[in-house]
Amino acid sequence: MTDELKLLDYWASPYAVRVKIALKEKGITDYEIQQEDLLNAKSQLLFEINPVYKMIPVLIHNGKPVCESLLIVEYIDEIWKENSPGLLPVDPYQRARARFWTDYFDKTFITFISKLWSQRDEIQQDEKNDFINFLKLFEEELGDKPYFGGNNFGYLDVALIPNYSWFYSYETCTKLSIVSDCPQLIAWAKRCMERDSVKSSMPNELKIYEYVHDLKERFGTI
Ligand code: GS8
Repeated sequence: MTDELKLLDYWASPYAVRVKIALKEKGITDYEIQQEDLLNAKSQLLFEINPVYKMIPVLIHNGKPVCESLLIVEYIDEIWKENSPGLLPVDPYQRARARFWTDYFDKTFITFISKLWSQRDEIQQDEKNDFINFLKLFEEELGDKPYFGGNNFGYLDVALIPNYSWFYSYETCTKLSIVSDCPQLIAWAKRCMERDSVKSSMPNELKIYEYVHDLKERFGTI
């Protein structure tokens, strides 16, 4: 049976980009994308298939919806395990470690980001330091490896790289200096960007900047 796949998407969402990268890593390109209008009117389908969170991304595989980006990435990794090296590490300890860092990232990053976007003025130096120190923890975890997954681009790489399209906006709107403060992270991001799966899934950083500008205008924080 041919797989029927549909992704409920929002073009700017780093969570949805995770799913697109994971699918591409597995060689899956033949799927339908439904763009959601998150700012104005979500589709009835989204309410029906993700009644708990009502959020994208949702991947519908042969009629069955899978919600939450990281769970979708794991699902893709399991279902198409023959298609490419696994995204999650084989070793249980490394697997737990990759999950620890993705979990920590998702719980913590959002608090920084909400603060960045909700402020009208340039953020305080100590808040900038906290954000950079947060990113530096990931630089330490990366160490000398080419990818978080070691020599293989893996689960933690898929989880983190979509945020790179937003770095230009962070730097421009909040005067953060990620490029100079986190050179190893930037080198890793550039390495990831050379991959077809990443390159073809990431929104353009200038388009994201325009979007951020519109959002800040809408929420009166410009
Ligand atoms: C987060 C998804 C999310 O925030 C995941 O999939 O990993 N934990 C989830 N989705 C946002 C769009 S991206 O900013 C969303 O759907 N928002 C709609 C809403 O909040 O109503």
